[in-house]
Amino acid sequence: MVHKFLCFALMLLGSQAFAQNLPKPSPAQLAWQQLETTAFLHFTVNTYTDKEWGDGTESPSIFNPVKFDANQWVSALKAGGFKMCIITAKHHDGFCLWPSKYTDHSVKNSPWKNGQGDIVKEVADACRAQGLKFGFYLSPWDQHEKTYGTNQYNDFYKNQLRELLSNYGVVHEVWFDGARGPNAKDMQYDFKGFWSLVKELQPQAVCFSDAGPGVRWVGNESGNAGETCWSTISTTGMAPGVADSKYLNTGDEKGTEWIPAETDVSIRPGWFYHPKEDDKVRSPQNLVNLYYQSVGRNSLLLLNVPPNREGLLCPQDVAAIAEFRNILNETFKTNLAKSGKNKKLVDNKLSTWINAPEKAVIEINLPKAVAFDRFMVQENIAEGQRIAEAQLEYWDGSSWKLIKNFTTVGYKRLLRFEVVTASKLRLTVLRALAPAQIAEVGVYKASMKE
Ligand code: FUL
Repeated sequence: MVHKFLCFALMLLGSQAFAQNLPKPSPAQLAWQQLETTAFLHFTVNTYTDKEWGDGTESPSIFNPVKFDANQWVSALKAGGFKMCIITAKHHDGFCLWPSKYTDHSVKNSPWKNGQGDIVKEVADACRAQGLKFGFYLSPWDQHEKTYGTNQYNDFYKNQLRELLSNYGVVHEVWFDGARGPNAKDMQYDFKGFWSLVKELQPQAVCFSDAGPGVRWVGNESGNAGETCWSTISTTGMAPGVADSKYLNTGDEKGTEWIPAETDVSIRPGWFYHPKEDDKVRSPQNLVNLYYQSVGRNSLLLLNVPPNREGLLCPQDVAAIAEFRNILNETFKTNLAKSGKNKKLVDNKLSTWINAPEKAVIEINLPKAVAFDRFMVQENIAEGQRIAEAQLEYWDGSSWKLIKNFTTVGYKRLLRFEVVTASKLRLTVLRALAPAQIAEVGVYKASMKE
């Protein structure tokens, strides 16, 4: 008896100790994850040359968004439910959307506002005025800057980074894109130096690169997080900004660092505006599908909506994102599990949760037999990501029937399945890295418009 008790106590202690060691998000990462949907704004000389990648020889004289209106961008994105805007302050061509002191290759030599304008400032101000967070993309690869390829370029880049981090108010995300053309000069970026500048000047911001340290790339640009998606990977032994590509999409359950996946994808085939893609804007339904494949798989949706040559978001893009949000609002309006006894599971708070060790079964009672086809579950990720395998079943009046087996949960898992009519469901944790902390569950009937 004593022996059994001792074993049990040791097991419990062991799992607690392991739980202590699980990687956990920083406050900045935790806040970032809960934004769910954020927006990318790809805008530069490419918008005028009809290219996806410039080469640094473009003349600033071509940049002239005569109707530019940052408030139009931000209000459309706000209506689409996006919580942050990330603007390409500088893309691979090196043209700067702000009047940087360190180069002439910028808006200050464009006809737009007679060289007196600052796109970054207007976007940051519009975000602040309308209650959205603000972030920027500053391409390390710069084909215009002469010092590129030498160590001096790292100083040039840091100077630009310092300008953007110092003069535009609070910043919540900085994008360090790892892309570089096949013929680019060799260049060792001082990523560690870049990231420590962000930490020093804007500690609440997360740094994106292929491998974090704040947020990692999901490994594709088609809007697909892994069906299994851990927020953990290990970067030890890798160069800064580099991760083992086999873990980008799925993460690594044995990963030792919390670096969640961000799903970046464009509403059009290209990242920049091209008139020939005006009839290729994703439909609201297609965007909703992206939401399930990213947010619904423990990732975050970073949707690119590129401004056009006049400096406006196109009406068809604006309409698509508005309807995308309407559909999501309709689907997730009524949580049928709300009437259940366990209020902690339906209070919209990640910080109130129930303990669910392996094999724990959570029954979810609905007020009566109702039809549903969506299920949502969330972990209290502040204490790490724990669920590795789980199962959802419904009671058909005489026995439990399987709806789905699934893997990771993390911040949020959304399941879609054929309509089921039942008055109770049960969720079983089949395998977990430590006792799961289940924070929220939701049972829904999808909008007819999905
Ligand atoms: C890539 C870039 O090369 C694309 O032009 C775009 O900015 C995308 C978000 O990242 O690496």
